[in-house]
Amino acid sequence: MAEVVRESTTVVIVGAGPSGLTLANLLQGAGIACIVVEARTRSYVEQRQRAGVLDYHATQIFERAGLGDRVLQNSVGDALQEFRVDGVPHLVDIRGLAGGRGSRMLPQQILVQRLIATFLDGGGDLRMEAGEVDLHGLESDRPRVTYRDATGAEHEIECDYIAGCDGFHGVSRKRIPDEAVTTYSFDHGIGWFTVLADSPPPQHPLFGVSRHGFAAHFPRGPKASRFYLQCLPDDDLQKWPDDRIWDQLRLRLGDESLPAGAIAEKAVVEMRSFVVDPMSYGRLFLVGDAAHVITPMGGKGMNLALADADVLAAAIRAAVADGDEQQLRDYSATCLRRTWRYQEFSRWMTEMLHDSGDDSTAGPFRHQLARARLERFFSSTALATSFSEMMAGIG
Ligand code: RFL
Repeated sequence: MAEVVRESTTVVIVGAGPSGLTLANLLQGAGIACIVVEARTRSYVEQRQRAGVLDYHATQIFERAGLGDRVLQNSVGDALQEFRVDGVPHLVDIRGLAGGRGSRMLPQQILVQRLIATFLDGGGDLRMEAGEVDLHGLESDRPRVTYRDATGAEHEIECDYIAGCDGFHGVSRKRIPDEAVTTYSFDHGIGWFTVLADSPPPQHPLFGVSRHGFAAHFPRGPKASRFYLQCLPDDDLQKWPDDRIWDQLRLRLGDESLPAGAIAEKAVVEMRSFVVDPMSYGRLFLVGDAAHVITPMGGKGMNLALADADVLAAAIRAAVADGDEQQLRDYSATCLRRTWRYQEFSRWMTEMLHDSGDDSTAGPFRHQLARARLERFFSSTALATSFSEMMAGIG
């Protein structure tokens, strides 16, 4: 039988998505040894297109770590957001209302490419295409991560801490006994159909409300856009040929001249929220989507993942450098406060922008409530300021 390659480090990070790679760079910057173990190939993770906006709070994580120039280069932010209600535009100055603290557009795949390059340039240890990844001894002082590399060799890495950054479907959360956690999940009762297209971005990030259903149009680079369309929760992709997509977008966004473009990706997004509490077990710490999933409304999923990584990096630094594990003990509670704030924000926005449009799902009473909320949003500087602060991640 082939021998197992036995290794040792301070932190094993499972997963090279935005959260794992951010944590890896922050630990590397602090001089803490870590190994990143990722199931997919480098080109796969570098091409995976999902989120597009770093909120202000997330940009500051990289600035504080001295990585701003490299990670955030050429990323710009939009000061305004447009809410088009029954074809009538309402512009909200989210950057101004948040005291100049704006978000920046940075497609997730570009962020991942830059984080990988920065980590490797600094001598980082990144193991791609790791198969059969598993976690052991989480309650012991020296937990282990095992995997099989692309050549078939088995590895066992002993460490002080494991960061489970392997997303919602990863292995880390599954290794926590059911009775040790409470899980919360919520089905929003709607579906979102998402389209990535080679078509000009909107002038400002755009949310469309109308009786035809919700739609949104966001920039994803100088010539690319991501669109969202409210659909049935169990809608069938086959029922959305390209012509129907463009017709519905024009109708819902109130723009007959919206140019069509080649569609690169179509998918139905599950509008489901999920939170696990606590986000840790023994020496395992869950980070990002491994611990919580949030709908794309409000654009908080990736930002929450980066915020967790920042909290965990600081906690591990305190434990390793000063022998103080208090921040690690507080890790879950600290992250869950932000998680629930963002979940509430995302749900608040979902109700406001869906129920105020299509009253066939909301019913007439909720429809009127949502219209009233929308009116207050457009007329109250206090409410618009609170919204803008949440968009910036500082609320
Ligand atoms: P990820 O990005 O899922 O990365 C997890 C990594 O772990 C690897 N992995 C494993 N590695 C080793 N062993 C295993 N057993 C493993 N199992 C999995 C995976 O291959 C992967 O590389 O989690 P992370 O780092 O927590 O990052 C979370 C974000 O990716 C996610 O929250 C956002 O993409 C959500 N999201 C959005 N977030 C925003 O902030 N703004 C947005 O506008 C936004 N739009 C979106 C989104 C997510 C979407 N989808 C497809 C879910 C739009 C979409 C369509």
